[in-house]
Amino acid sequence: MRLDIVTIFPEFFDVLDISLLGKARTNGLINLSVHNLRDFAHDRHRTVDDTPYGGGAGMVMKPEPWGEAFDQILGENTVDDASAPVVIFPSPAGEVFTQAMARELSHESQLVFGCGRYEGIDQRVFDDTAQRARVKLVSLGDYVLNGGEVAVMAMIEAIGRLIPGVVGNPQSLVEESHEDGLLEYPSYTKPAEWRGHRVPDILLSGNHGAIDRWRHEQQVERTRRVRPDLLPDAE
Ligand code: 6GU
Repeated sequence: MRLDIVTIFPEFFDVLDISLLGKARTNGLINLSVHNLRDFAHDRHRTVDDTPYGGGAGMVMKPEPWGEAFDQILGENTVDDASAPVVIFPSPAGEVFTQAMARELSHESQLVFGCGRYEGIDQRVFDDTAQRARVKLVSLGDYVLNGGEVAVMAMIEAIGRLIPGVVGNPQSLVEESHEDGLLEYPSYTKPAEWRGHRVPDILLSGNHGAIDRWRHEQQVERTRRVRPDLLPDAE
C-alpha cells in the first residue's frame, strides 16, 4: 500500500520507522512518504495560513500549497476512476473512524492523508481534491485535537496492521476487540497465582469448549458494562 502524508510537522511521523509498521516498510508492504506542506509555499516565510474571510478567530490554511502538494501526489487521476486514491482529511467534523472503516481502507492501493492545523483548511481544497480523488473527512471521536497528526498516526496504525503480512499471526487480528463487535476477553499468563490473585480455574481446566464459552460470556459481560452501545438491542 502506498501512503502519503501532507503535514507542516513531518518529524511527527519519524516514529513510523519503528515497531511493526517500520518492519512493514522495510519489507516493502507499506510505501510511506511524508511531505512538508511548506515545501509547496513559495514566499520568503513559506506561509501556509491566512486570516479568514468574513472574520472570526484563528487562521485558515491557504489553498495554494495544498493544491500543489496534491498535484504532485495524485498526478493525473480523475475521480471517475474507481481506483482513484482516497484522500483522508482528519477532522472532528468528519465521519467517525471505526474498525470497519479501517478494514475497508486496508484494501486500498493508495491512501493520502492531509493534516490540517489552525482553524481549518480553505473549503476549496476539499472541493478541488474531490475532482481527482475520493475525499473523506474522518474523526477519531467526539473531542478536539490541535491538528490531524495524532489522528493520522492512529488511523495508519489501525489500517496498516490489517494489511496481509504486517501482523505475524493473522489469528491475533480475529481474536480482538471490535472484530466481532464485542470487546475482548481478559487474558492471563503464568504464574497461576500472583499477589493473591488467581487465574480463573476454567483456564487451567484444559476443556477448550468450556474455555471458549467462558471467554464469550466475558466478552458479552464486559461489553454490556462498558460499551452497551455496541450490543444489538436483543442481547
Ligand atoms: Cl481526526 N482531528 C482533529 N483535529 N481533532 C479530532 C479528530 C481529528 N478526531 C477527534 N478530534
